[in-house]
Amino acid sequence: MELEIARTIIEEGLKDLVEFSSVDALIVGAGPSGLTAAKYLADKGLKVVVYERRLSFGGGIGGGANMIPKIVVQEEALPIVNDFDIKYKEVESGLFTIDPSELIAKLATGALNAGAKILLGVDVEDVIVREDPPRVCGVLWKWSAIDLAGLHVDPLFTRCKALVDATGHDAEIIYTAAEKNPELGIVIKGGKSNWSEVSEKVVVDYTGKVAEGLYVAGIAVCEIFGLPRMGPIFGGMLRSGKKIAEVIAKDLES
Ligand code: 48F
Repeated sequence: MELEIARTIIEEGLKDLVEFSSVDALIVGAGPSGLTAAKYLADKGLKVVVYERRLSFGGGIGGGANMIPKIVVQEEALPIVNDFDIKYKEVESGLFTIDPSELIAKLATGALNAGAKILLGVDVEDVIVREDPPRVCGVLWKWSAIDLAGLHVDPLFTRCKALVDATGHDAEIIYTAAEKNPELGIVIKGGKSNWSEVSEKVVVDYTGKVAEGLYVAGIAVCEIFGLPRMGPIFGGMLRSGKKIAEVIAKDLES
């Protein structure tokens, strides 16, 4: 029995890795923006993989606001909340509250049901740039455990037509892309102090392409384009995820 278990895991796990070694859209980060993007991209029939360095999804959702377990969104985000069949409550402030565990579970379920693949424990450490004019055409990744162990192990390549940085405040993928590939011409402005109502609008407005093949969604948008952060309100994250899916679907069509 042990041998069958081991062989099944190895054979089926490696089949998945081969199948998702070349995709239409690769999203780094399974936070609110990344999971939302994954669902809407997969809904459009695209092959989508999400790489998440932790062994769980949700990103910044689980911590609520300063660990108080409540998520807040505004009315504009309700169509997305409804698409994922997430329960919410309207409160006196005119805002809407959601249970963080439900938000995590349902965003992930929505992405998975739409056909996206989520790979946990995967750390993306570099991008691959090819062609003239230069375009991002994939990433190098390793199991997160390798980094945690401090081992020197070479990463593997995954090819994609569109790469989304949904890594949160650190905007890790775009920082790496910009630093190592100046030919991409990426200018990073750095995020600004909190201004919730402005940020919730501009984070969606600025969600989009950063370089050929490279896109940004979520709070990373503020870091790249010098926008204020929004604090503990999540409507903009969901709307940013949906918008990037629309932008990429359009770009891949043409
Ligand atoms: O931080 P995160 O939740 O990003 P987001 O979708 O949402 C931001 C909000 O949670 C909150 C906020 C809203 O008001 O400001 O902060 O923009 O999720 C980012 C995910 O990316 C993973 C990380 O573990 C987290 O789950 N991640 C970051 N870098 C990498 C990565 C990497 N290099 N490789 C793989 N996963």
